[in-house]
Amino acid sequence: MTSKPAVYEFNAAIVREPARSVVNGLRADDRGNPTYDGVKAEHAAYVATMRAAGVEVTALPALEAFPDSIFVEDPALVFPEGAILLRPGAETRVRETVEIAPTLKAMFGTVVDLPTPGYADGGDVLTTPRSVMIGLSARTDRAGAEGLIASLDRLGRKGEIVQTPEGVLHFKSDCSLLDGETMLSTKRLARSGVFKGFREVLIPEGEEPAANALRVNDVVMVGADYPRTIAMLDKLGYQVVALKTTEIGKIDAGLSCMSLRWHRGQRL
Ligand code: CIR
Repeated sequence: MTSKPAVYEFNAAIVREPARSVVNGLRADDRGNPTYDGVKAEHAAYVATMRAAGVEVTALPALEAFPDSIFVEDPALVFPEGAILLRPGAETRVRETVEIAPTLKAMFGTVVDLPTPGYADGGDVLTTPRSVMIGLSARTDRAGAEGLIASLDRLGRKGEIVQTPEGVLHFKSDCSLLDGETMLSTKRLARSGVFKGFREVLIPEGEEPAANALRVNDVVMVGADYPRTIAMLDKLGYQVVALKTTEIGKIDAGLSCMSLRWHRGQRL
């Protein structure tokens, strides 16, 4: 007998090694450059955690011309049914799609392009058991979100347009799925009512970046700099793995953005 994998069950992922240029990654507020060695160490620990959780990780080579290309979640979306090539909303990131396309075409039978016009970043897209939520943001505009709904439809998926809170980089900067029914969210995002019907676990005041956690199989990866969130999830019974995100945090990144994840093949 086979059953559909849960939204957090993954056995395959793509990551990209950080380039030395990662120190020049985009950021909204400058709190100083991250160090290359620090980013590399945080990335390595992340990849090791994914592998330990049962994921076969394909690591692509670094791209010096693209400082933010370590964040492979933004130029594409992947599902068991196929992949979608997106168009990132930051000018310096648009061509990351061209760089990742050959890998996706080799790995997926179906690869769909985002129609023109418009922009959409994978960081604004949250796959839940009900729909694929697309957050409008400074990186994802309405034309991009509507185009993405058409692309998702081609894969048999239902998209739903929602709003990212003002001043927040990506929709998923502020939320992540803890399981099929439970959403980890900042208060400012939950307040909008977008997660009606989900059980909501709210991030303690002052630890907002912890909302970008990542459930992979049995574990929930959480930024190590957020002790109150870690204690709360631990108390709720989740198997938490705390990972350092201090350096990537300086360029506005968290845990979901460093991989494209999917479930390959049938689940027995
Ligand atoms: C950017 O501004 O595009 C990068 N510095 C950070 C991207 C983080 N991506 C994500 O959360 N999906």
